[in-house]
Amino acid sequence: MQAWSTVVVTLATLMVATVDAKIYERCELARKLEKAGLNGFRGYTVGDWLCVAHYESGFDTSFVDRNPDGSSEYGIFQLNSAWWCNNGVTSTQNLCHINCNDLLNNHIIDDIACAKHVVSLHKSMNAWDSWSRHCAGHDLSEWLKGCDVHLKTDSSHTEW
Ligand SMILES: [Ca+2]
Repeated sequence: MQAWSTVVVTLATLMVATVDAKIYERCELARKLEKAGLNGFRGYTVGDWLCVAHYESGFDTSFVDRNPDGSSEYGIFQLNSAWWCNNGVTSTQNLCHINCNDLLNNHIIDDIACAKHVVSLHKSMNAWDSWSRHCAGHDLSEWLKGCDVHLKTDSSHTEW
């Protein structure tokens, strides 16, 4: 009996901790990114964003990675606690004015807004090592296969 209640309490705790997180399905994420205006933003396509999100987090919003310098990276785009968000531990610029934990739930509008901020300030997606390594210069149309979303590279109508 004692053991069972421990198991139940543990399971309940785990569920509360993870209920808000989500591993996105590729096309669902593609549509979400397009709707949020990332297709063509600063000349990058939804293909670039799917590629970087895949290599950074595997589309898992709850993913956290700790760096040797003590900072951590959060969420689907692995945004760093030294620059973009505040985790209450790392000394931070908090350029996105956001709590790092808000980058771990299934609501990714704030993550997208922060990612836009990153690419605007850097004037490039090479702020993400994985983008430079795996996505830059590659044919990214494969990422959108079967998603009813099309690569858009013309940025003339997007806000800068
Ligand atoms: Ca979020």
